[in-house]
Amino acid sequence: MYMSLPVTDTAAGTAARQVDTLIIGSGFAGLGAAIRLTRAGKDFLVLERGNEVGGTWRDNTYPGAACDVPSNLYSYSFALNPDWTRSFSPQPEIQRYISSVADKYDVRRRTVFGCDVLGARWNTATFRWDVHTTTGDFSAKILVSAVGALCEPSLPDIPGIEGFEGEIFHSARWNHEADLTGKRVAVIGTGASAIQIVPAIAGRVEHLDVYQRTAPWVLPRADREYTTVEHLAFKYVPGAQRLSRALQYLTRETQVVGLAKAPIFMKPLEFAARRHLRRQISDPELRRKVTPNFRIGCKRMLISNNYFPALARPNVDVITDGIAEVRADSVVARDGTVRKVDAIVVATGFHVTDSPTFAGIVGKNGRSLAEVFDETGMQGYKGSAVAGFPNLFFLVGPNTGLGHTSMVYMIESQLNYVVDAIDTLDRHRIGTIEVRQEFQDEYNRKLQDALKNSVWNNGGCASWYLDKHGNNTTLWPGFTFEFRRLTKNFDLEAYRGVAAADLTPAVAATVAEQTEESEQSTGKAAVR
Ligand code: N01
Repeated sequence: MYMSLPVTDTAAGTAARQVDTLIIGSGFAGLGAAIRLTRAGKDFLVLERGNEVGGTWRDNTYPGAACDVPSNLYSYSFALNPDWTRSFSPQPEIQRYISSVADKYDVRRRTVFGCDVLGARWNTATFRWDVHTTTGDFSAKILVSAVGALCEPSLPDIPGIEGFEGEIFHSARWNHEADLTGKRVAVIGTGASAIQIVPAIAGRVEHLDVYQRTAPWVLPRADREYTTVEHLAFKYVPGAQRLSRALQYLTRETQVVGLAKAPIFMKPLEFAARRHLRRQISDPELRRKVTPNFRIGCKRMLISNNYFPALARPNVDVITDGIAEVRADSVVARDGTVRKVDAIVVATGFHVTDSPTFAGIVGKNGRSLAEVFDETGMQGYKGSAVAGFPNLFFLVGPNTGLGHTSMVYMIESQLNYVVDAIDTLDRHRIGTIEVRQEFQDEYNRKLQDALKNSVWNNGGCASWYLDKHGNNTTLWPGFTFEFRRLTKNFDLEAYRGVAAADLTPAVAATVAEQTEESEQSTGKAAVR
């Protein structure tokens, strides 16, 4: 399909497909980018390692997988879905939605499936990104990383786990061939994924051991089927679904006050969660075990009506002693208890601030994102750019995550910014741009300042929101409409640009020199 694209030789001498913009990933972010670039009339390709669009919603097919953000909020603003069957959608429905949007906007035609990106390197001679993949090489003026934060499963480093002889798999790589019916199963972890898996399998396994390291806060889930009247209204009454969406958006946005600014305002939610727990678990010992010891919101707040009842089942045990080792047929707790199991479900989350994908992206100074982030933490500018990485944009980049509402809103904000950036480059015939270190540093100083009082930094928990430097480099610390305003237009003044006509090796050397000087004079002021 893409044979008509011009093929040239890269500096390395390998044939590479030339394209203006390469988008890596076709989840909500990558797909959205493809749609917006199509509308803007830009030349682009999407590289997708899987055989279907959908990203995390394609990969997470575990039993019980569903969204914990209301359905009406969890869609693109330009492709509302009046057909959601429930107020909180199950995974298959979300995957169908994403797939239907890809069809509607004809994105598959410009997507290379089964194409795993092995590495991307900024070429200082051609001023382009050399992208090496399992299906060949590409050369792109602009690279858009839309791989998402929840794409690389994190596996626990438990002694002996490799030697387990039963079925073992991560929640995001569910093995549907493995029938858990009548089996003894262990679930490791009690995060957003585990609390959906546990109730979905508790009724059919012989016995379930839930290994809990930290008890999560769980709130009631206001899930219900949409009525026929609602469906008709969403479909035929102009503005009805948008109104429902706006009300949900505004209600959720009020949580920002407690989460990001004054955690004392989280008290009512904590009260509701305690009452939920008391109502659903009567055994005082189990209640004690599953009562969290940190302020609500510090970790992601979970919603479920069937998690606690599942834990209270006679065939389910909650184990809080920690795991000492895994043997061929059992899990050994730290207190020495050996529990035989046929299968282990590893629901231990994802590499977020330490994603292995960072090692494969090498910028202007020959340094990978992993090296840069290792030193500074996962710092970026407006979640979309990183100094030292010209013509590279991120979707769902640093500090764009949320604990209270739909990521699709943040993604669409970023799309405004990134598409405007690409358009600006074209309009002004700019060859390369790179965010100025001093702008990035000042942006991060303000971010960390804003996060100082948040529940994520002060709630008394350890979470993947914080990196190894203790900085919160994952979450947006304000109202999401503030981020929308911030990313409305591309701000060229925050970037160092080189005109396309001036892209010569001599200019490359000058730009590198200027960057170094600028980093020396301002970089040390960065929040480290
Ligand atoms: O992962 P997590 P997840 N030994 O990192 C425990 C999104 N999501 O897949 O809390 C023992 O939240 C860990 O314990 P602790 C959502 O953004 C959305 O559940 O670190 N236990 C924790 O209990 C979410 O935040 C939906 O002490 C270990 C669990 O494993 C994100 O995905 C649904 C361990 C990991 O929880 C990730 O959720 C599902 C070890 N070595 C997920 N290592 C929606 O509905 C970790 N743990 C939209």
